[in-house]
Amino acid sequence: MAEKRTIDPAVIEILEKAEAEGISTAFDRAETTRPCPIGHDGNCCKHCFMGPCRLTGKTTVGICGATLETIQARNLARSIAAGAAAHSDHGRDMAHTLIAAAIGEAPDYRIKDEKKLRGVAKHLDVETEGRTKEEIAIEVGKKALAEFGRQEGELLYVRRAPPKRQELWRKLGITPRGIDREIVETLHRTHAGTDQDPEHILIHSLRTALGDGWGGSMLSTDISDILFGTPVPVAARSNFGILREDSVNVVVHGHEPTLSEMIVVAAGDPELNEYAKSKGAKGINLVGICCTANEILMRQGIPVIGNFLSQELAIVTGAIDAMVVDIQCVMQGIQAASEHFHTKIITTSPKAMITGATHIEFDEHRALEIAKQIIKAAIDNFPNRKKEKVHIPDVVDHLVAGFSHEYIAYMQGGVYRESFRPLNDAVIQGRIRGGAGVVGCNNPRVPQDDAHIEIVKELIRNDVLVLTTGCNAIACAKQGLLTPEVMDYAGPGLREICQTIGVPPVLHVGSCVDNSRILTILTQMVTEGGLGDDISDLPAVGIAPEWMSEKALSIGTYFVASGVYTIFGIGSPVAGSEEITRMISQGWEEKVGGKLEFEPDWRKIVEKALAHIDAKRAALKLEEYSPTRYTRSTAYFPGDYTSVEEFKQGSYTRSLIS
Ligand code: NFS
Ligand code: SF4
Repeated sequence: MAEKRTIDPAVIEILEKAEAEGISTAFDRAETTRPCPIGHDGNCCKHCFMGPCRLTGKTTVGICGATLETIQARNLARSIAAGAAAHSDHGRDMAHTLIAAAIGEAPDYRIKDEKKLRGVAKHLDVETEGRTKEEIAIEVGKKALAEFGRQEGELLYVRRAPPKRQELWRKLGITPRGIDREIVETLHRTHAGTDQDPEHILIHSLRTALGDGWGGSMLSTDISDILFGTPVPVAARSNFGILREDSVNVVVHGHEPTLSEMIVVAAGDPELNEYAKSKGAKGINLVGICCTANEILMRQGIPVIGNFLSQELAIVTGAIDAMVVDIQCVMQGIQAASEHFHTKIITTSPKAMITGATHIEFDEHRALEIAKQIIKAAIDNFPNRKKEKVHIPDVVDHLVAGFSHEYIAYMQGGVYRESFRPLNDAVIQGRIRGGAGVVGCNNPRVPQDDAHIEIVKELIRNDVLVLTTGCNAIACAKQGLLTPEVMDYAGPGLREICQTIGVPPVLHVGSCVDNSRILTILTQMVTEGGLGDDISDLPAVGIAPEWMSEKALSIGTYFVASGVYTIFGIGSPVAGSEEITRMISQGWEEKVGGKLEFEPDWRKIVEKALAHIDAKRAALKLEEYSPTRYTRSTAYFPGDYTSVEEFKQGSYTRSLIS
């Protein structure tokens, strides 16, 4: 039973424990709560109290006369706006923290990456000559905040896109004016009785999502790098085996690096470690879940316990003394799960509380003090842990993360000659067939991590370089796909490039806001030359195999608006309308060169992705891709594997070589 719900061996073990102890998890609830078929397909409108109007059977319009297409478009538009809001509000808080740090009001933070600060300043038209880094940072922070509230003109970061793309956006009238403004306008347009032309509604969704990708998210990534350092490769470990029976286990979960970076500092504090010893523990063991984990993994190498669907199960190990959460993707179910154990759930964001949880509100002005208070609460809870209720699966995998776009440029030529030339040349020659951004959530409607892992493996076997973020990155980490050894399973051309540059064929580029790094990488490839003059010319795709969140829809939409063919797994939120399905696929492709599709079968996702990459290669008149051209020896040719275990442990290739 548990095997059908996940491919993660540690999760299987803990699901069995949960079942034996009668603890409900999202996996169980997904079985008992079947999706409402009307809402699932996008056929229900709740935008006013004359309804809700459910358009099924004989009912073809709502009470106000809204058509199915209008209702579908409004629902999708609102989801995209909510996703853009979540990312962007996170970005806004980063800007506030930057200013507070620069004026000395957040003394525990400092400007860690001055080079990045100066680069960002240039993008925001901030003068750097003869100014201190604090002076620059204050203006960068203020300019960033102004981008959220901008009322007119264009977001400054739009200029970071290829010129042809910028022109297209202007021509279509979808250049975002202000990050917040486009989100608010979506809410306004989708209010009952406002915008009732589905195509017109959805065009605005492109604009809203662009405000996220090239605005809120990109600013968030940039400012996080300035404050906490631009990531460089770092080795780390993942999965449940990183928990320790003899130590205070603290999990950070959520999205913002502001608090978790301070928790890293507090967890290393000698006094607190002594205090932990006084309570009978060996020390403090800090681990992460979801994108908070990705943030501190990328920069500090803090181990990651799991992705979205692992959160309740982490508690079921009985070994967590505190789970510290901030915003987004935190299931309310963790509170109920924690009540079976001694685990303390600590909410920290002024924006997000959970009934029953302990709230220790974070304030960046007293960051370290609060982080220490949180760690102390975890230590104080350690003696309450019941040994007999603890079970830690002995599953650990190793990984390398930390591939910022700056590092990807650096690794292709060092400080003096950094560029994208080697990568572009490899694509031109067909050593690398193309690129894929594989990203996004878990969803208990499908086995956890299965589609994530199969898609990534198939892509690298087919010489497609994979950039990963979010919960896909964690899935890859848990299955050992973020290690250089995985090269052995990559196609021969990709393998050769990875060997030469010294990177794995699957590059962890960060959290979900860091999908903005993928936009930058795609732009750098266009700028480098030889692969067309717009992002839509590149042999590249975006894939979200197990999506669930509105943020994923916003990401998918800004990928599309930037010219990328983007495929989502699971199913379609607009399945109820062929016309809307066509509008966001062919319709958007005709306008912006990218399209959004939903395809539940991961094999078909791979087929579509490869076909698209090959079609783009043909359009660029590049060498036709051949899987055998760069094969030197059969020993290196990736063969068929029969199980994840086999692929992971390299038994197939090893047997060929020996
Ligand atoms: Ni992205 Fe990261 Fe995971 Fe999905 Fe949630 S953690 S912001 S939304 S579930 S990938
Ligand atoms: Fe029904 Fe129209 Fe109100 Fe929606 S806006 S609930 S379709 S009456």
